[in-house]
Amino acid sequence: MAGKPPASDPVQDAPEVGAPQHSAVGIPAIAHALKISQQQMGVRRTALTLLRVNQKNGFDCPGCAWPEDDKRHAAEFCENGAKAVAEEATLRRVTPDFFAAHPVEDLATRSGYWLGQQGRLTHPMYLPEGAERYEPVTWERAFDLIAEELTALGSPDEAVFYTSGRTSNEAAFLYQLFAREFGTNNLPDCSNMCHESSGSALTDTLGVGKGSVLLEDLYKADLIIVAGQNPGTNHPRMLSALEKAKAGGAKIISINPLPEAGLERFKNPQTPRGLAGGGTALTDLFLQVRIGGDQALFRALNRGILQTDGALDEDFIRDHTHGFEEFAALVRAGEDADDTLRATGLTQDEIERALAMVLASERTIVCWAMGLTQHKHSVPTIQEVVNLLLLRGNVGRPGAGVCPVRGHSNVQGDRTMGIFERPAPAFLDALEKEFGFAPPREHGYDVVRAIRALRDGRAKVFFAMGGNFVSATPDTDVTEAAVRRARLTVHVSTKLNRSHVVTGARALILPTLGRTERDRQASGDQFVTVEDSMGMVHASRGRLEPAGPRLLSEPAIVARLARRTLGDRSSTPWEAFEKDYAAIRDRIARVIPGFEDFNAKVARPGGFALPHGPRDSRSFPTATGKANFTAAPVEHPTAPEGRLLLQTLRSHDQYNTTIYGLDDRYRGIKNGRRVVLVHPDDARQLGFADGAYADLISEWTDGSERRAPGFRVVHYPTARGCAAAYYPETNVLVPLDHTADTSNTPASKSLVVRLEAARES
Ligand SMILES: Nc1nc2c(c(=O)[nH]1)N[C@H]1C(S)=C(S)[C@@H](COP(=O)(O)OP(=O)(O)OC[C@H]3O[C@@H](n4cnc5c(=O)[nH]c(N)nc54)[C@H](O)[C@@H]3O)O[C@H]1N2
Ligand SMILES: Nc1nc2c(c(=O)[nH]1)N[C@H]1C(S)=C(S)[C@@H](COP(=O)(O)OP(=O)(O)OC[C@H]3O[C@@H](n4cnc5c(=O)[nH]c(N)nc54)[C@H](O)[C@@H]3O)O[C@H]1N2
Ligand SMILES: [Mo]
Repeated sequence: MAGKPPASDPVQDAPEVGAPQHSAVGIPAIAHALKISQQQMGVRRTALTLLRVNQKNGFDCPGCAWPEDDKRHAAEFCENGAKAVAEEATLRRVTPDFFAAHPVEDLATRSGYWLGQQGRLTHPMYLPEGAERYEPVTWERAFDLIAEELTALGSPDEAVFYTSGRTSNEAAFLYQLFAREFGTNNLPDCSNMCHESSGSALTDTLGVGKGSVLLEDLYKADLIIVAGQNPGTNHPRMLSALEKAKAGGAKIISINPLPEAGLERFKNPQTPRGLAGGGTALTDLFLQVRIGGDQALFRALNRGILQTDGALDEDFIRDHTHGFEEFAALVRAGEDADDTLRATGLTQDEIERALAMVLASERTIVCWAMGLTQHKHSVPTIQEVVNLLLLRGNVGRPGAGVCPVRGHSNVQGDRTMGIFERPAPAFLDALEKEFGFAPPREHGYDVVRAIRALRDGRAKVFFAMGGNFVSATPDTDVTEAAVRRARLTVHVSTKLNRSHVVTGARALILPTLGRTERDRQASGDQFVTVEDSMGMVHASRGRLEPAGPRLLSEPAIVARLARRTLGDRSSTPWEAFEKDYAAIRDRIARVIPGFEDFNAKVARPGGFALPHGPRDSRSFPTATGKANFTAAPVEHPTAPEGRLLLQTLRSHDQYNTTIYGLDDRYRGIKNGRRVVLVHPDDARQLGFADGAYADLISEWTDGSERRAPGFRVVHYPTARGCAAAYYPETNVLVPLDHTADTSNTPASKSLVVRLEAARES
């Protein structure tokens, strides 16, 4: 039997702090994953399930979007992948009895950790207006209720359809089709908070908002720069790829305010050397950049390249790029040169060592994640990364290119399927032609705009395909108040979370199948498809019995909702789509470029790669028809005297808002999440001993302040002037209007904060 969920809550948050580690994975990772898995699903199910992860006839790991290697191990093992699977395949259940025993008001006082630990949702549940408790409801009644509220709206734009990134291609395609037939482009998604800055920067510069490398390119690169990413925790399988790249002779530069254990040394659990020996040192040069100093750093490297004879790939620049002269002139003018050391916190020597490695490299790849995307100046920062690659022709040839490492396992596929509030006209034209309706052309709301619309009463129905909107979004108090103003909130979910208990006047929870589960429809067992971080599309087939007999798949939920809401208005064969997902794929094949012969191509083991102009043929579908250099002024965040720059990040025991446990093993933290990591010298200057308790107060440009109380101060070797604390506990500190230019992504990695001795600890 699997163990019981924790009975008490609030869970005692009593952090114990030891020394940070200097290597990742190894035997403790296996032991830890097996412990969590067995607590959730028992021994037998653990063994059966973990053997199927990422196998060619198995299911796609619901963990991260890192691609699968062609040569898979019998158990494509990754600790945090195993934790993600256990979270879904758990034997614990949240039944109607649970909701009868727990009024919503009581659940709203529980921690996200406790809510998630209760298990899988089994029944559609309804919270009527004014009621204290959710009650079971039939699917028919649930769809009637949603259709009733949607139809009563003054305009389709008063509805918001959010998506998290686990939704399959098939479900996502139907979902956006439904929203657009209903009449709105209000399709915000988790990408708005995640890699939107990458999408914006890459679309402007290269013409495709996705990465330009395949896994095999990493093995051919001779220099890999990993900036603003913690793969040891968030993309553990990337460590094997980095190890393999190193074995082939690649050098690695890590750019991070924190020395992340996974990037220091990797003990590969698949090799005897990794298990028994010291593992592989990964990073050759660690640049401990100040928060938000990356644009200045890449600019300094670009200046160095421009000043070195023979360093430019002149043929590439001439034939394939636009804007070089303007960029070179800006850099040569050097107005920002003096600022480099201050912005980056690095020494001249460190920057020169990095430059030497860049100049010695013939095939460079830059990988990045949230450390680059969640700042006010994220888009120009990523454009500066692109400048670096363009200068030496490092795009569109083997072993070179851009590699934004995506988060959710199908977040990239969802966007490809049209989950986007600003769809391209060509995509809408194709939908119109295929389905014979006029899609709305006006842009919809992204996440931040959706919150404003709810806050201001312009949006009244909030529907979420997965995710945990109120916990993942910024400005928790503002956002929760905004959501509470809605007429109806609906969540298609696998697990209980805070968004189910911070509701509109009426609320519905619709339980759905997870990746690991068998999906039976009228035509037989179905599979779905996903796209990984490198544009590879493949099938995912669940094998476990569903968590309960009442669960519906995401495609079935959308198809039924569409039929009920749109009725005769829609000539789309929703019923046929629900019956057989191959019918959905046939339509995707006709609407989305690259998916021609979709059903045939996805039947191949390992799937297929989507076309990518810059990667495949150095063709750049930008406004100029070339790869664009960007000449942007250098920016960097600063904190006034006595303040720190705070980044909000993930611990090792969480998946976004899903908390698996209270440890952050690699950083030496145990049994607590309310910690703030501060450089010892900064902490002492501010008067905080290690172990003292502080409130974090963020200061915003309009003079407003936000407080997160009671964090244990941890003296930690982060960059000077910087601090780090976990999300989502710190989202309360992120002002709704503090977003990246252009991409509008909440700038949750650079908050100006001060520490005050905690009022209570
Ligand atoms: N186990 C697990 N896996 C996950 C997730 C999870 O929560 N748990 N989440 C998934 C999702 S949706 C995503 S988007 C990814 C997130 O993957 P990451 O982006 O790795 O996640 P974060 O924890 O936000 O870490 C950000 C990293 O950037 C660094 N950083 C912060 N600010 C700066 C800066 O200004 N410059 C530089 N150079 N570095 C900086 C931080 O120190 C940290 O190492 O992971 C995915 N995979
Ligand atoms: N301060 C701060 N805020 C951040 C970030 C940060 O670094 N700092 N990171 C941002 C990023 S990168 C992201 S991606 C967002 C994440 O935002 P979201 O994607 O909205 O949040 P998650 O925590 O991943 O969502 C977890 C919930 O998804 C549901 N779920 C899980 N699997 C499935 C499934 O297969 N189907 C369905 N329908 N539901 C499922 C479960 O009910 C679970 O409770 O948060 C963002 N917010
Ligand atoms: Mo993400």
